[in-house]
Amino acid sequence: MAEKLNASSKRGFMAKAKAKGWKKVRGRDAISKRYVFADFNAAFAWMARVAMKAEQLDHHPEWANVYKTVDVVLSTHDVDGLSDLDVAMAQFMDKTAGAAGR
Ligand code: H2B
Repeated sequence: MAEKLNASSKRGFMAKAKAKGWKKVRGRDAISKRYVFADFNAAFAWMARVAMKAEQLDHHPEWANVYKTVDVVLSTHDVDGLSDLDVAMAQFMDKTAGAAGR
């Protein structure tokens, strides 16, 4: 079961995540980020890679793709907020997105 981040780990995580372009979602314990890739092929290849990671972790992003843009929201539905799994997923997404991850 995912562990909800406590206040101090959330502060620490948010400080680093904000520097990477993640934002708090208004009215929800969740974060969002827009990734813009070179083209649709790059965007969808990245989504496929993230999808396999999501299955491994049993933790799935809320996301939408239009052409080369992918809008992502991360939150853990089981705990109704941010958890260690969102941290892992955000790190994996940024690591694999290359220049689109900033
Ligand atoms: N993804 C996300 N983002 N949050 C969850 O709480 C979650 C999930 N729970 N993927 C998983 C699946 C759960 O529903 C299954 C039954 O393990």
